[in-house]
Amino acid sequence: MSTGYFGDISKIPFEGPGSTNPLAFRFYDPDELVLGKRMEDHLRFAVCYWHSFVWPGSDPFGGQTFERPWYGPSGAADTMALAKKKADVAFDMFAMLGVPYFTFHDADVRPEGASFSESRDRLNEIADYFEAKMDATGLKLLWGTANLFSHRRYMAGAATNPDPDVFAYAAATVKSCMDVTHRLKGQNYVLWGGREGYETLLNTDIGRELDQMGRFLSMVVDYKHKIGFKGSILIEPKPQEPTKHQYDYDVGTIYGFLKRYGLEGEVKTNIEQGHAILAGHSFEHELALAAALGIFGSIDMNRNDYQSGWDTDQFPNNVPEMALAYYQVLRAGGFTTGGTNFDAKLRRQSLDPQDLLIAHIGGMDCCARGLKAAASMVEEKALSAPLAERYAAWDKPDAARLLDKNADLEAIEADVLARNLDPQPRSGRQEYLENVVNRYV
Ligand code: XUL
Ligand code: CO
Repeated sequence: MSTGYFGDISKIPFEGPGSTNPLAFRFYDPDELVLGKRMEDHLRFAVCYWHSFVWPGSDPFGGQTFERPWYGPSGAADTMALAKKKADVAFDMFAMLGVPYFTFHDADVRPEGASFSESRDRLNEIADYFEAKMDATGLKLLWGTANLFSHRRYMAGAATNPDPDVFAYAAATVKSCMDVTHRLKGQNYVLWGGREGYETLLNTDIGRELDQMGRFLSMVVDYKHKIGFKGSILIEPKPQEPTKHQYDYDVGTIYGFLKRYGLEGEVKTNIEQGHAILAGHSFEHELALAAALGIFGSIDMNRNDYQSGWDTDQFPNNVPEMALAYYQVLRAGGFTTGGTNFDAKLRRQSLDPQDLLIAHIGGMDCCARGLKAAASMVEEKALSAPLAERYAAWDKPDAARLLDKNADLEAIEADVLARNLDPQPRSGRQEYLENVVNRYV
């Protein structure tokens, strides 16, 4: 039953590229086949709870701008009744958009209790409320996660805190969130270490903190197996913000961390476009690297403002960027448990309920266009044929011998001398390839 919060709008229709209706999809048609698979099953869209239903529109210079019927006097849904009202509107919006998934932190969905057990009971009660709505609508959970960064107890980190009691509190909190995620048949469980880092080395023992984090993650993996959770455990890289330096800096750093603690076969990554940019990478770099290292899991599809150098969590609106991102996703074989999560928020002047719908519609359309462009590039081997050609010499037996484990520098030197080798450079054809991409976007 609709809450009426968005007016008398029902399901957002697909009207095709010619439509000028702001409340219709122009490119996202869930049933359209792309490379033989429904678009919905490629993109696996999810809407996050936090930015759309929890964030009040504040910035470092000013407070709440949004007035939502589920915000109490403090600007948050601080009673269980308000939390349920918020859930009603959230599920209304998920259904209108026709997204198959949603995502949440514990703190997004229930007011903090006076004790750990009260917070956990409240989370469980909201999970019951969600479960009934999910059964009724068919909506699914892409991932759950614990907010281990907003409360002041976490100001010096969660797993990496100098106080073991905070480590314990965080571990018990993650257990309760994994339990709920498992119960709601979540496809993944995400850990974003917002405060797992430091402000100053003057008060920080990096080696000790990394060991704490490694142990914490090992316990998460053990618990996953213990409860029979079939989803993936994902870490979300981000280089800084809120802390000056975060340990999960980028995909490469996470891979090194996983290797060190023997978890590289157990944990993958949830890669966010804006975080990639903060780390000084392109989004497609992070995606391609994760795929190459075997730790690609899911994506948070929100961008930063390139001028501000800050994590602005904006909805995607740049089709060429999306095309290159989905090209990497397709090259990686597409999503398995992962999907496209909008960890994106409105600008604080976008006050109207319809702004929430319009933002997601635009983001979904942008991703759909990017996916279709990427699929055409795959289908026509626009980039893969020149790539195969560039590396073709490596496919010859002589070249493969160079990488054989019996190869050594002396034998290679003898061969270079015997063949009187004088390798000739070949063009990398970058501008040609850029022009090829431009034909598709
Ligand atoms: C913060 C961020 C988080 C994670 C989940 O920048 O991206 O919202 O996605 O904790
Ligand atoms: Co994110």
